[in-house]
Amino acid sequence: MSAAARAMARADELAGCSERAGEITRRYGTPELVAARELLEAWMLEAGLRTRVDRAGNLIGTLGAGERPAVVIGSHFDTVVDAGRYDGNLGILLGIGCAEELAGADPAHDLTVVAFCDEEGTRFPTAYFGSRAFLGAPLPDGALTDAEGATLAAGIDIAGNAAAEPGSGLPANAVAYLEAHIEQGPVLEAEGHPLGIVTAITGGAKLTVTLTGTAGHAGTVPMGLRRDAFSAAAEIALAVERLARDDGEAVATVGEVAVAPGAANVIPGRAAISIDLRHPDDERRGRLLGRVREIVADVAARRDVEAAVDVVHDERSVVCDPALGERMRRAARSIGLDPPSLASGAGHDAVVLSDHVPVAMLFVRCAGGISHNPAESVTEDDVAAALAVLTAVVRSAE
Ligand code: HGY
Ligand code: MN
Ligand code: MN
Repeated sequence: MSAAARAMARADELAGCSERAGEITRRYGTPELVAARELLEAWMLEAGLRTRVDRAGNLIGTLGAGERPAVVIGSHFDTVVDAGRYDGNLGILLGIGCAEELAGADPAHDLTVVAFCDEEGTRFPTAYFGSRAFLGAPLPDGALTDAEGATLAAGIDIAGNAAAEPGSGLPANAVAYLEAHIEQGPVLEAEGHPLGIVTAITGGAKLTVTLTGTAGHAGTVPMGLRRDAFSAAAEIALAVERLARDDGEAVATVGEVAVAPGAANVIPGRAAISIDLRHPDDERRGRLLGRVREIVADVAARRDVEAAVDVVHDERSVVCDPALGERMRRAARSIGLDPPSLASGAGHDAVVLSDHVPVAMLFVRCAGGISHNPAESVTEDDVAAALAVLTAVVRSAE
């Protein structure tokens, strides 16, 4: 079996580690996340990597004695809800494949492969929890809770490693962080390229807007006397969509909606929506955030409801290291490819690593650009090309 075929088969096996039958949902702090990590650790050990799990639950595999400059290859193994099988996971499997390809060779670099335990922030209001913890950041407040009221501390008890030494897991001799990731967009497929070199990673903010009105009888309260929290939330959602459309470069998404008390014949007294707002230009994103606050205040006043805006995170846009990107491009050209440059609309752990080491990202074509969706798919040939590029960069001293 080729290394690419093995990576694809392993992605299928990881897909079985899911909280819900028939789909892929693997959030931080669940036994399913730990089961996936155990599979990854077994594959890392088979590939000759020495492994350890850090306090948060990241899995770190190391090849080399620490005497050569180190390349770090990583991505995440947590998922969104009803996810695809390649988002994050493929990048880790390619790192392990790289170690397998280098077995017995005399590469110019040491190699560290990192599986980050929480990039998506699907369960807890955290951002890049795994990669931040990997770099030694203090763990977030354990009292943070998920939608069911379970605490982050309980999640860390399940997925973390209390015996692990605190501190950064980045090797002292690290010279580069490489992340291979599905493009999650349609450009490479549309232009007929298997791989792309990422120039920049778009910054984004995640907000929770909570509205409080008055629950009431759906049959007896006249429309003009209502304090309907969900209708206010709906008006805000549509106004934020309009704001992004009018901007032209921004994207805004309301992906989570909660309504209480949640009965068909009760006027909602409480409602909460998430707002995911992204723009490549940090300053314009800041102005858009200001407009969102104004929209919330205006709707709340007109509808006589209380409103609270909580910024869960606001991540800057990051430019990938051009020289490292060019090294990957040269490696791609050495196997007959000529990957285009493109920006990433999605966030990645490389954003966090970029403060500590030069980062580069390699995008892999995905069918229809579909992602955050079980229909996510890649081809073995494209995976093989990505593996060849990563291996060439770790092997060569240039
Ligand atoms: O939301 C993102 O861009 C990434 O999937 N966490
Ligand atoms: Mn994702
Ligand atoms: Mn991802």
